[in-house]
This record gives sequence, structure tokens and C-alpha cells, in this order.
Amino acid sequence: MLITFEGIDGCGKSSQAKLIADRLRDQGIETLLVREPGGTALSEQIRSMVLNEKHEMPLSHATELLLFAASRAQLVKEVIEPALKRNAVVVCDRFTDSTIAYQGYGRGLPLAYIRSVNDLATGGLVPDVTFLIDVPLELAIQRRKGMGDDRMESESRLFFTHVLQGYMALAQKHPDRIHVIDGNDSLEDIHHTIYRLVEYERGNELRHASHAATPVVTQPLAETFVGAEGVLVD
Ligand code: Z5A
Repeated sequence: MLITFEGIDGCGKSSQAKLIADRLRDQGIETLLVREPGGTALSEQIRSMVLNEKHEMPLSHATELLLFAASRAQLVKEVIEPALKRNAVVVCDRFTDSTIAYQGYGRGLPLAYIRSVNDLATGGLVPDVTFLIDVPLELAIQRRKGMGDDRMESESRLFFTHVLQGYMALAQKHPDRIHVIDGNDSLEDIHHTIYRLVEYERGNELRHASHAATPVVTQPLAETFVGAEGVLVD
């Protein structure tokens, strides 16, 4: 199961990602906690390139998009895919929704390009469940006080307002996958809500797995439609 955490920086997602990963491990469930950008040796190098605030050469928006995607492609191939094949739980601090929100809504790059780049980087992998920790911008800024800003975090309030709008648009588009969590609550209350939802999703996954094991009558091939690009369509 792939669980991702999203939200503007300072919303509390890294704290929640760690809490749920620790809780699952305590139950004996193999659980990996990774972050984006990062999570492999190469991806961590890309992280320092893309987030270093002391850049002598400014990054173009397209370069920034491709660097985040390169970090993700490596993380998916090297860590996430093998872990999911072993039935481990992967908790990822940021994933493809960050790119839509930051590079799409924040930077204004066309969403269609971003979706294609995301698909290329992930091979089409979509999180099973995403927690979007929702806090007002002012609270996020207050929580981050004294933490030091990287290149992205030094952006303007207007930029982050657009990022927040992007996240809300994503939540509306994918209500089955993205749970919007009120980040104003205490760390413990938020964790409790997330834990309950994860348990529910894991239960669903187990139910689906047992259904998949029972033979089902499938539609005869002749009744499926082959679309223009040779892709089978129901
Ligand atoms: N980025 C992108 O543009 N495109 C992409 O595709 C990807 C990323 C993948 C990564 O930054 C940057 O890359 C990010 C988006 C961009 N930049 N921005 N801006 P990062 O990895 O360095 O950091 P971050 O992910 O943005 O956030 P963070 O600094 O890790 O913060 P957080 O995860 O949101 O919050 P936290 O560390 O859990 O908590 C912050 C503080 O608040 C801490 O002191 C906590 O103890 C406290 N906290 C947390 N929750 C609470 C509650 N509930 N009550 C009170 N206090 C709390």
C-alpha cells in the first residue's frame, strides 16, 4: 500500500508521516518512510540541487519540474516498486500531487505536461490513499518560524495561495483517494484520524485481495472495444 502526505510546508505532514509509519512498524508491518524529493542516493543529490537556496544559476520552471520528476523516477524504481511487490507499506512525504500543486498551480506550467511527466516518472503508479493536511497559510508560516527557508520556501505568499488552490482542486477531483485532514487540530488528534483511515483502507485492500483470489467470470475479449491507439477499453 502506498500512502502519501501532502500540503504546504509547515502544515505538519512530515510529523504525521513519521507517526503513522512508527505505528504500523510497532504492529510488525513492514513500513518504509521516504520523502520527496529524496529517498535514494541519487534523489538526495537532486534534492540538494533543486532546493538549495544559494543557487548561483537560477533554475527555469521546466528544469525544476524535470528535476523533481527525475528524483521521483529513481525513488519509484529503486525503492517504492520493490517494496510494494513485497507487500510492504510505503509512506511517502510528498508525491505527484506536490508537482501538480507547486509546478502546476504555483509556477503555472501546463497541467497536461505535468501529468505526462508524472506518469513517466511513476510508470502510472497512483497512491492508494493521500492525506492532505489543510492549514491556513498564516499557521503554516508560524509553525515554520526559525526552521530556515530553502529555495522553494522563500517563495511569495501569492505563490503559496496558488499552491493551496491547487491542492483543493486536486481534493475535489479525487475525493476517493485524497482525504483532507484539518491540520489545526493537535498532533495526537490528527494522528488518530489518520490511523483510523489507514486501518479502514488496509481492511479494504485485504478484502479486495481475497476477492481477487476467487475466480470471476470475465467479459469475453470479443465484447471489449479496441480504441484508436490499440488500447483495450471497457
Ligand atoms: N516540491 C515541489 O515543488 N514539487 C514536487 O514535486 C515536490 C516537492 C515533491 C520540499 O521541501 C519542497 O519541495 C517543498 C515543495 C517542493 N517546498 N516548499 N515550499 P521539504 O521536504 O524541505 O519540506 P516540506 O515538505 O515543504 O515541509 P516541512 O518543512 O517538512 O514541513 P511539514 O512536513 O509540513 O511540517 P512538519 O515538519 O511536520 O511540522 C512543522 C512544525 O510544526 C514542527 O515544528 C512540528 O512540530 C509542528 N507541528 C506539526 N503539526 C503540528 C500540530 N498539529 N500542532 C502544532 N504544531 C505542529
